[in-house]
Amino acid sequence: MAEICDPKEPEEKTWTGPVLVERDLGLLRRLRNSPGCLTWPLLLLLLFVSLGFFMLLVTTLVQVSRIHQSLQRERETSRRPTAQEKIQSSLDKFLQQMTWMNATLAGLCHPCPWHWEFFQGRCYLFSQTQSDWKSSLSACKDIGAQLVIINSTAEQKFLKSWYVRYNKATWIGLSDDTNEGSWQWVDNSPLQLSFWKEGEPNNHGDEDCAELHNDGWNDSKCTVENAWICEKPSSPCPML
Ligand SMILES: [Ca+2]
Ligand SMILES: [Ca+2]
Ligand SMILES: [Ca+2]
Repeated sequence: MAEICDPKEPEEKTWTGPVLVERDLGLLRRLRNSPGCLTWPLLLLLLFVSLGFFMLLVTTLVQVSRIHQSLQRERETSRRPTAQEKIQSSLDKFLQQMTWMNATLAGLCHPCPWHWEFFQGRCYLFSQTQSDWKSSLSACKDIGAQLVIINSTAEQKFLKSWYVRYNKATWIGLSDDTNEGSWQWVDNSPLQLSFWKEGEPNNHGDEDCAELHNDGWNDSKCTVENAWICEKPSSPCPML
């Protein structure tokens, strides 16, 4: 069998291939330090061992690369919205559109009929003509309302502002026509909160109906012709 020899002095070789295990390195050292020659079988063995390690390294790198790519794909998949997230997103958009529609409807909604004024959930109609107290009472009933009943200081202030605007004495739904001195609202409720002017009611010449002035109420003759105010509940705006 052919031999590869360097009988004089073993040549210093530097291994540039894949890293070998300790056993193989020991074998190499023994071969290198031995005075004899490397035979072809030994060289072939070394070649196969090196090739084996090289293949192992390549295989390992390929596997690592595949695992890395697989992890990347998983991360990308996890970033995609799930079916539940898509439904939730659609629902959020729908609710937002509903909110806008509600706001639009609220802007268009008139809780009171045209020519009526809205105040704290009630609607008020201020007459353009004048009439006696009983006709005023009927006029309000005919349109599904009643001659105004003043339930609060806020309502009194609101109605007073109308008086200031038109400067006309105005009938309110209060009288003592049934029982002198016993004032009752048109819904038969007794008078509890009042805003009489100073010195009123004085029943001067048999005054049984109440009228609104800038500075308070006055009892006046019911046949006097005044403006009047009708009141009724407002209609709630439709909500989706
Ligand atoms: Ca009222
Ligand atoms: Ca009276
Ligand atoms: Ca009076």
